[in-house]
Amino acid sequence: MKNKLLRTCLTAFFVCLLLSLSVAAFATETRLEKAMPEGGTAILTFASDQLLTMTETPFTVELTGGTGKVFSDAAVSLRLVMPAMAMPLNKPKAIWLDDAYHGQAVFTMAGEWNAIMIIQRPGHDVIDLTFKLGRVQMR
Ligand SMILES: [Cu+2]
Repeated sequence: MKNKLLRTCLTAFFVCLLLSLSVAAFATETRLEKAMPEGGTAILTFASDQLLTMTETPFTVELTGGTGKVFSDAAVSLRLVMPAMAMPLNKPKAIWLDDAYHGQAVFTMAGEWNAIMIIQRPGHDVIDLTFKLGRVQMR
C-alpha cells in the first residue's frame, strides 16, 4: 500500500520534471520553417531564443522532402546578411551529423538579420531560402 503511494508520487514527480524540461527546451530555441520549392520543408533552429552579437550560436538545419524523407546528402550553408546594409561575408557551413546539419553562427552587429540558407543536393539545382531572424541584440 505504502509502496504504491510512493510509486504514484515518484511517477507524478518525473512527469512534472519531464514537462518542465521540455517547456524549457522549447523556450530556449529560435525555430523557423520554410517550404522548399520542390516540396518538403527546411527547418532552421538556433539554440537560443534571443540571438546575441559576438556569440557562437549553434544552429541546426533539417531538410525533409514532400514524402517525409530526410535529406542527408546536401551541402548546406547559411549566408548571414543585414537587409539594411552591406556586411562582410559571413557564411557558416552546416555539416551533417547524426540527425541534422550542424553549424555555428556569429552575428557581428546588433540589428535586423536574415539568414539565406543555401542548399545544394546532388542532381538538383541550388536552392536558397531566406529566413527573417528579427533583431539580434547587443550581448
Ligand atoms: Cu551591419
